[in-house]
Amino acid sequence: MEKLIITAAICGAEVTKEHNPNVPYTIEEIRNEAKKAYDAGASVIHLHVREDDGTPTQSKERYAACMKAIREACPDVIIQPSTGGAVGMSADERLQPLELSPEMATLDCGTLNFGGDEIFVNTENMIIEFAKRMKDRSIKPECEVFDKSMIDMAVRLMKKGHIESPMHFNLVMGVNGGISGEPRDLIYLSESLPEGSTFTVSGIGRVQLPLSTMAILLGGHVRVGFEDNIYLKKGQLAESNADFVKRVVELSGILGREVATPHEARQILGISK
Ligand code: KMH
Ligand code: ZN
Repeated sequence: MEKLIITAAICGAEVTKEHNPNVPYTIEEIRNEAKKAYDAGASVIHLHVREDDGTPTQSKERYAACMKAIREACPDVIIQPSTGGAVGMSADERLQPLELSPEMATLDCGTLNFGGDEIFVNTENMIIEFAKRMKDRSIKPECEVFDKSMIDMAVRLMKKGHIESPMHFNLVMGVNGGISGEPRDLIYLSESLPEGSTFTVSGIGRVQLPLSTMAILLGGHVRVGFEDNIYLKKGQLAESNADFVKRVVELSGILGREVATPHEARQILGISK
């Protein structure tokens, strides 16, 4: 089986220090969390950025500063900015980090309820425009899917030439508004992917550990981190993103799957930069 790519989603846009005081906001905190996750075995950093007070932002300048700091601390790690940003941001706001030509970026493949009255909007035309900007800059999209219909959307756009094949997916499971995180859900999603695709699994909250285990066994890859989960176990907050990464490394060792370096992750994902 292919080596395991571990992605660390170190801060997200929604989780706050009130939820877990170890969620990073400042450039220094973001750099330190990226470094700890990288040292623990993460080869990809899924990056959202914040103002110093924790407000989510898609500012190109803030991304540039955080990416520079991360690169200084972990020169070869793959930095994957978010184009999802936070619920309510405009498309133009969300697109800003692409101007920095990162190796990878997220491409959210559909609209979904996001708890309460929140709606995370990704119309078909928005997805096409985001995909085009990535293609123009040779940025590898990670297709974020929160439900089966979003795989179908990504495949349709691939057939129309908007997204290149082989595609890479992130199956985000357990969001309030998206697909749940039962084992059968992951089997259904993974079996619905086009031949030759790679996929990562992001289990939200309590489904993270069982779904990470399944992803390792199914030949997928794993995303962990504060964006998706703040508890290491019931009632025990994680001290760092590295806690989650270390657990996945341990799990993959037990299950007999080696962990990919950033160089190996680039080969698996077909990133040529
Ligand atoms: N913060 C969510 C609304 C992504 O990074 O592309 C969207 C999100 C997905 O986190
Ligand atoms: Zn994200």
